[in-house]
Amino acid sequence: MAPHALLHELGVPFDLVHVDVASGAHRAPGYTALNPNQRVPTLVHGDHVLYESAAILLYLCESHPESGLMPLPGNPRRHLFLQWLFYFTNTLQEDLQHWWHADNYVTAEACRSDMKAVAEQRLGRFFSRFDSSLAKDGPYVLGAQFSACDLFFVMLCRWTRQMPVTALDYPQIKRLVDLVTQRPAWRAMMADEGINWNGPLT
Ligand SMILES: N[C@@H](CCC(=O)N[C@@H](CS)C(=O)NCC(=O)O)C(=O)O
Repeated sequence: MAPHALLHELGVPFDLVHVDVASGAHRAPGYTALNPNQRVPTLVHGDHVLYESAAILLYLCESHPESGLMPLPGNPRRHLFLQWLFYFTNTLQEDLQHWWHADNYVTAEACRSDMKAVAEQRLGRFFSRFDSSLAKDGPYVLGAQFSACDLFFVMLCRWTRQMPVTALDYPQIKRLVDLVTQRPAWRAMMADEGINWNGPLT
């Protein structure tokens, strides 16, 4: 969702190829030749093939420095962009993976339930802290400036939609989500993918 929305933000031409994870298309040889780790998404740009959505965001922003969607080196908010993008991809997304896919980590049902419960607590503590920081320096991840980091964060907020407490229960986070999901690029991405906020994981 985030790389796809970014392509719309950039206004560049692209082809979207649906890889149907539900039917195992990400394990088919044609796809694993591109991404041996069997995950979506993968970006193919000329001779370049890359996966990991945060890396794709960085790559696309670097390819379009004029877009203003990433603070460039020398910008006083550059370090925050890097900090949050990495935190979101290696910590927040990992907690969400534990909740959705505990079976990828542990086998016993009791362990899976425990893992989900701990993930929920960790997510709750993070969202609470982050909501307070947005109240002081929002409405976006980098403050007043919208950036590709917001696309990544809002994508992850959607992963909470089946949890007892969702990211939208935090008022400043909800404000950020509302701002981003009203953007034409986000709406175009959702329309292309045929999904809504509360629909199944794609
Ligand atoms: N860190 C990766 C995570 C990608 C990821 O988990 N993708 C899911 C999308 S539902 C997937 O491909 N799942 C298939 C599987 O794990 O078998 C990224 O951000 O690109």
